[in-house]
Order: sequence, then C-alpha cells, then structure tokens
Amino acid sequence: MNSGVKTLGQFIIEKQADFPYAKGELSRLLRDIAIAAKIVNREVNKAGLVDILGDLGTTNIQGEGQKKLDVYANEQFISALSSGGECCIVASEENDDIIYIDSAVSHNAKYIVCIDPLDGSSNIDCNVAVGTIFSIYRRKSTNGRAALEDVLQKGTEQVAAGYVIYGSSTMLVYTTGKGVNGFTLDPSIGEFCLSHPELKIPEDGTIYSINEGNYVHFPEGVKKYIKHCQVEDAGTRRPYTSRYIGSMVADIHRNLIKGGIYIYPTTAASPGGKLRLLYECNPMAFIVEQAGGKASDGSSRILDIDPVTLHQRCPIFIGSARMVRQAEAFMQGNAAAG
Ligand code: P6P
Repeated sequence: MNSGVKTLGQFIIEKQADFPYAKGELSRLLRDIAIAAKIVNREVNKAGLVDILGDLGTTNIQGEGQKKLDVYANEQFISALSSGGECCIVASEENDDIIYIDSAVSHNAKYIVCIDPLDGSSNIDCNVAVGTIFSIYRRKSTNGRAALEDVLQKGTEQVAAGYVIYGSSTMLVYTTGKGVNGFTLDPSIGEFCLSHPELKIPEDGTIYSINEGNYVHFPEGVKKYIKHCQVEDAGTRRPYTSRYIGSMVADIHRNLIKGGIYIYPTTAASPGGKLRLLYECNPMAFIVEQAGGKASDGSSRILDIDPVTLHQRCPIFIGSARMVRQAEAFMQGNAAAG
C-alpha cells in the first residue's frame, strides 16, 4: 500500500488521543460500522446480478415497502454491532422498536446507535446512489439495562455521526465533534482510505435540492425561497441550479462538497416533514455543522430538538450556512425574493 495512504483504522487510532477518557470503545464501534458498510457495499455493487433487487413484500413502521436490500443492510449492521460488543441498543429505521443487544460481550456496553441502514433504497433498482446514516450516543443511565430514554437524546448529545454513500465510489464520512473527514473505499485492498481530510462546506452556494413536485403544498416561505433561487438579474445574478437525487445522503454529500441547500419541508403527504429526526436529520445536521454549515427545521436548530418518539419526523433545511439563513428568513417572512 502506498505509504502516503492512511486507512480509517489508522486514522481512528491516531484520533483516539482526542478522547482521553475513552478506552478505545468508540474506536472499535466505528470500526464495526465500517466492516458492515463494506459487506453492504459488496451487495449494493452487485445488485441486479443476484436476487437482491426489488421489494420484499413487507412494510416497515414508516409504512414504506421494504426492499430486500433494506432488510439485508439492516441485518448486517445489527450483526456487526452485536458482535462488536460496544453497543447496548440499536434504533433502526427498519425496526418498530429499539433492539436490545444483550449478548454476553455487550452487557455493559455504553453506546447507543441510531441507524438508517439503507436510505434512498427506492433508487436501488435504477442504480442511483444510496446511503447508510448513523448516529452514536453514550447511554445516559449508569446502571441496569439501557432503555428508550437512553435513545431519545437531543442531537447535541451525539458523540459521533456519519454516513456511507454507495455511489460512483463508496465513501464513509464521519465526525466525532472535531471536524469532518471522508474516506474512500479502495476495493483493491478492502480498506476505507482518507481522501477528504477536514471537509468544510462552502459558506454559500447555488445548488438547491428539493422535490418541487410537492410545490403546491409547500409553506409560503419555501415557495418564496424557491422563487428567490430562480431569480435572474441581467448581469448580476444567474438562477441557481436545481439538483434532486431523491437520496438524502447523495444530495447532502454533493452540497457538502460544492455548496448548496437540501430542503425537505412539510408537505401534504408529510405534514410533520418526512425525514426522521434520530437517524437521518440529527446525524446529518451534526456532520454539516461540524463542516461549517447549518441545519434547521425552518426556525430552530435541528440538534436542539427534544426527541419524544423513536421515529418522529421533522422538516429540514440543511447545507451552506448563508443559504440556510436565507431560507429561514423567507420562512419567517423577513426576506423578499430577488
Ligand atoms: P421524496 C428516501 O426515501 C428519503 O428518505 C431521502 O433519502 C430522500 O431525500 C427523500 O426521502 C425523498 O423523498 O418524497 O422526494 O421521494
């Protein structure tokens, strides 16, 4: 291996010094997640060649049809977290209730993992990028079995968060609260290698990501913000670019690299927003804030929302700080188009 290449494992060990109180548990937990991501990546990459495409004929608590790969990915992450021994509870988009990891090695594990094992999976059958999103908390309770109260913590309490994007290449991007780093999977050695050190999102951008098919039912502020994005002033300003993949991880990852905003507001079908707070909005908000961006529900910081239920949803405006502030101004009626 090229001596200049740093693997995820080497990086995690190097950064362990950032957490003097940690005895390596978080490092091992991150490595467990990376192992499962490599296994899921192998199946995602050969989807279409094996009988793993398409629907399973079941629905999850969200009422969404489960894809075979959704369930496969969920099983892989739960298995890796169970055998790794550092996690005591998993909260997954694919499971109605929290999953207690009661294996012998995990009985006094102190970490909670909230996960969307395969986000955007409706895109799998048409070969569009999909992702895994994870959020890690330390349990609050100090004795006995961890419980739902240990899971329902504010986003500000996260000790780590990350995503895997299974796209033209497979990347793992994560933060432990000390910046954001991106690792690209090198299939020739089966390792995630540091490729995007200290990722920072541009302060401003000209890409907006939103499903405009829901325009009629958008809040007025969102409609005005979209018109603001489309304004063309001869000589001074070109219209923004609209990019919407239908896979949150892919849209937010592109905006992280190039600058931009991703918005999933309230809609007729999702009056409380579509994206889930614990395993989609909070982890992506932690990452984007750590990269210098902003994430709100249109008025309040995502990370400050007090969770009440496991699968609760919220509207989300996330990306370049100036764009999110502008969208919030429209939502609060304090901005004019143009
Ligand atoms: P719509 C995928 O189901 C997802 O949770 C996000 O990844 C994506 O951005 C959004 O929902 C797409 O939703 O309603 O635009 O198809």
